[in-house]
Amino acid sequence: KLYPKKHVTVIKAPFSGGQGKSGVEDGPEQLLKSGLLHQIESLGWECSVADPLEGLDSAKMKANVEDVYERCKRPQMVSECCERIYKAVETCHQQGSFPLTVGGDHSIGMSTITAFVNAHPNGGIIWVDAHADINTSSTTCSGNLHGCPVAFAMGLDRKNWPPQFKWLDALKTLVKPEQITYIGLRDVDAGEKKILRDLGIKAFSMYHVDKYGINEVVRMAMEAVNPSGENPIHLSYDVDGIDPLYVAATGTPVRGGLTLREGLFIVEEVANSGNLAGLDIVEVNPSLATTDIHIVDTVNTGLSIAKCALGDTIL
Ligand code: 6HN
Ligand code: MN
Ligand code: MN
Ligand code: MN
Repeated sequence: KLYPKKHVTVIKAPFSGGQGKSGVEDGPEQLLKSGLLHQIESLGWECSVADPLEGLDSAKMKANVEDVYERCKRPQMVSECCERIYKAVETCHQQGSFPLTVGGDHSIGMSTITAFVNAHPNGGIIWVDAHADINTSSTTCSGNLHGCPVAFAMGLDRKNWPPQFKWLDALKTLVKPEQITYIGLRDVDAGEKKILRDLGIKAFSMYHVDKYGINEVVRMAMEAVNPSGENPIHLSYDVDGIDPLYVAATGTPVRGGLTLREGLFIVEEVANSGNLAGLDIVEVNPSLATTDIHIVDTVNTGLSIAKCALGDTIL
C-alpha cells in the first residue's frame, strides 16, 4: 500500500510566472475556499498544507522585464519557485504523505514529476492536458515556460537551458521517455510533435479517446508507463484537458476536449489501480471567467479531480 498513513499534503503553488495572464495564482486559494481540505478529510485522510512560495514577492518577480533568457520568459522566477516546490514534493515522498500540488500554472509540473521519479525511479507519469508541454528552450514560440515543463523534466536541450535552472541540472534522476504518457492532447505544436515522435513517447490524443473510448485509453496509458502494474503513478492534471464547456476559467482553452465524466474517469481508474502516488491540479484561473458559473464549474471540476484521486467512488 502506497500511503498507509492516509495523509495528504496540499502544496499550494500560487504561481503564474510560466505564462503571461494573471489570475492563475489565485487557483489554490479558490480551491481551498471552496472546501478542498474539508473534502479531503471527509474521505478519511488527514491533511496538512504546505506553502513553499510564502514570502516571495510574486507580483514584483512577474513584473521584472529583465527576467528573460533568449526565448524564455521569466526563467529566474520559474526556476526559483519550481525549486521550492520540488523540495516540498520531495518532503512528501520522504514522509509518506500524498503530494497534492495545486497551481498555479503548469510550469510546476517540472518539479512534481522530477521529485516523483527521484523518489520512485521506476514510476510512471500520466499527463492529462490539451497540450503536450514539451517545448524546449529552443522550440518554444510563446516563450512561456508552462509550455515546457516536460522537456525540462526530461533534460531535453539542456545545453540551451537558461542558466538559472541549476537545481534541475543537479538532479540525479530525470524523467525518461518511456516513463511518461499523455491523455487528452489536441493542440500540439509542430516542434513538439517532432519531439514526441523522435523520442517514441506514447500519447493518447482526443482522436484516440474517440476511437477507443476512455476506458481503453486509460488502460493503455497505465500499461505504457507501468507495464508490470506494480509501480507508482503520478498524475499531472491540467484542467484544460477537459473541454472548456466544463472548464472555462483556464488560460489556454481548446475546444474538443474530454467530457467531465471522461476527465474524472481517468482519475477514478488510476486511483482504483492502487498505484496513484501524487497529483497536480493546475491552470485553474478564476479571473478568466466571464460569469460566476464559469468559476463554480471550473473550481468544482478541480475539487472533483481531487476527490476521485483520494478514492471517492460514486457507489
Ligand atoms: N499549458 N504549446 C503552447 C506553448 O505556449 O508552448 C501552449 C502551452 C500551454 C501550456 O496549458 O499548460
Ligand atoms: Mn494545457
Ligand atoms: Mn499551440
Ligand atoms: Mn499543461
